[in-house]
Amino acid sequence: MEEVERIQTLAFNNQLKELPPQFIRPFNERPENTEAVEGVAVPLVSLSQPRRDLLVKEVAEAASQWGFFLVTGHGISPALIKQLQEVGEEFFALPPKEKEAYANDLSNGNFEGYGTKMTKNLEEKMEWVDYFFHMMAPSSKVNYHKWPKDPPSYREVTEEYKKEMLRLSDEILEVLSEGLELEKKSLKSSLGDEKIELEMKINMYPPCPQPQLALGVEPHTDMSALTLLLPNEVSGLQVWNNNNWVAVHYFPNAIFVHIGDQLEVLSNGKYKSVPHRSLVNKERTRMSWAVFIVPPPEAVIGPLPPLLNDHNAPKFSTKTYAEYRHRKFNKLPQ
Ligand SMILES: O=C(O)CCC(=O)C(=O)O
Repeated sequence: MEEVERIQTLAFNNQLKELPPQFIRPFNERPENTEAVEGVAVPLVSLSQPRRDLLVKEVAEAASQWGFFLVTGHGISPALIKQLQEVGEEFFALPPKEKEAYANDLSNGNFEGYGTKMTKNLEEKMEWVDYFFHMMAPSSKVNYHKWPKDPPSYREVTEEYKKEMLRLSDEILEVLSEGLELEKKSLKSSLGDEKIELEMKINMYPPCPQPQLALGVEPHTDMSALTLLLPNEVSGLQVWNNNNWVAVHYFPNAIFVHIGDQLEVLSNGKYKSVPHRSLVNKERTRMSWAVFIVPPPEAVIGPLPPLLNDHNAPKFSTKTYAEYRHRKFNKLPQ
């Protein structure tokens, strides 16, 4: 495998003053030319509010109008959130050699492990981020050898967090089902029930010498059903709404919920898969922990029949998640 230059190494070892050319975005993609609109706040929903009807309404509105919302009152303890962040930070603070033992190799189908996105040609720009990606559930698909062994508590903490992600995703899928006037287990069952997969991606964005010219993660929608993201206190995420980028500010212990492509398809477009990007910071390291909730590869996903009628024809084709993923990775039409 060819040696990969890590963003962390580039950022911390070279006394870098200027951004290397492969990171400099074309004019119309640069944060300095595509600034977020001021004075707009993303929806914030408390899951612990007592009125179920109001909760369903708020969540369905946020999913339809934004494809994105922050949740509080989710019951995940701040202590567990702190531990998850600490074990992730500790992994990225290891010497390069120890991290390289986990290097992924996408060319051989090894998606799990430590990675940096490679470019396929000279025009394509690089993202200012290193990451660690691994399966988290179901247990039959988890290979613990791929998880960091250092720090030693990584596994125990991440297992605890997984239980909370399973509980929270079930809860949000129930509310979203009710928002479509479906039985509350409908979305979960369409996504594969107990075969639903959870994937962890820890993003590490080191300080960047010219953040106004670079992107941490390029604009995209997630191919998941849902993404539950926990950021550290350094803001950087922006979501696309009403033809503008809107900055999402850190809110202590809130989980950021993205509607992904699979829920857009199942809801026949009622819920929107949100385009988003992340910016980087000149002085501070940003990190985020994204958990992708995805159907198993064999699940067949299409607009749900009870939602279709003479006035609501299917807007999306029906296919397996494996086929959807193949098309998205290879930039083929869906
Ligand atoms: O770090 C973030 O806030 C967004 C990360 C993201 O969009 C991704 O990893 O796909």
